[in-house]
Amino acid sequence: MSDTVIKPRTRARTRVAAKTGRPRLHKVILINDDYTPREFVVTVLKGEFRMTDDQAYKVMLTAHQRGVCVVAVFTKDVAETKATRATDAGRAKGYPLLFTTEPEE
Ligand code: TYC
Repeated sequence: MSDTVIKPRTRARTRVAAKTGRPRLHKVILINDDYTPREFVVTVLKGEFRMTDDQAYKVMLTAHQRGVCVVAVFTKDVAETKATRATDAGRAKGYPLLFTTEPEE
């Protein structure tokens, strides 16, 4: 029995911060565009990120004025899932609304 048996990994490797031992967090970033209605952006932020009307309006306005705004931070999986769902909500209405993710330093 000289065959090498490689034990499969059952869980994706999770990158952890060196100091804390906790998973690194990833930012969800809202990107401005010229076409998506402001009110729709606010609705998506409230629905996908559990924001109040005030919080969502401020985030939308910051992206509108500065080009981008950090929406929130999550573990990698959650950030990517929420960014995809929020982007798809815009696409379903024909809007170019875009949410991206990037790791925190
Ligand atoms: N700029 C858009 C408008 O004037 C509104 C908007 C804000 C769109 C933020 C996207 O991430 C965004 N209708």
